[in-house]
Amino acid sequence: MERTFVMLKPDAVQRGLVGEIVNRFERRGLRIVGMKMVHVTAEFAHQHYAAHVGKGFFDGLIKYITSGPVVAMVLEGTNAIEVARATMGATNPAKAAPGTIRADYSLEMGRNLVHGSDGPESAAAETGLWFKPEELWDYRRDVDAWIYE
Ligand code: DAT
Ligand code: MG
Repeated sequence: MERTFVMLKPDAVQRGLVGEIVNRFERRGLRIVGMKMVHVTAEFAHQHYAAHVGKGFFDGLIKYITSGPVVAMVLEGTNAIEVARATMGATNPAKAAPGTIRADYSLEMGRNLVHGSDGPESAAAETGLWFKPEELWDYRRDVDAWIYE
């Protein structure tokens, strides 16, 4: 079992795509272990995107991510990090494979709807930044017996 951090960006909320996007992760078999709506400050957004400080798109990225509330989640499952990224599709929606969230619902890199941790270190760091331990839940679903061997 692995956990990853996923965030539905402000465009997902504004466009009424929260349910659609969450549905894709749930149907894949991933378990939601934490979920909340947050409108982050620029300072918090800088912490989340610290790896991108200094890049040309950084200011636009901060403006985008702070432009409205987002839905933050922690998802759990076998290979959750890789599986969530594959379900999202490539960073640039024009390059994302059909059937992925970004390909099916977005056109531009600066409005690509969803964030997912890119490895075990960022998953742990982002989960710790966004969630308190008591906001994450350990539980089993009856259906897990049909999803996990
Ligand atoms: P990802 O979100 O797929 O992990 P990333 O971590 O490289 O991609 O970049 C974070 C976000 O920044 C990405 O979702 C969209 C934006 N972004 C990345 N590269 C960009 C670029 N070249 N031009 C504009 N926005 C970009
Ligand atoms: Mg990234």
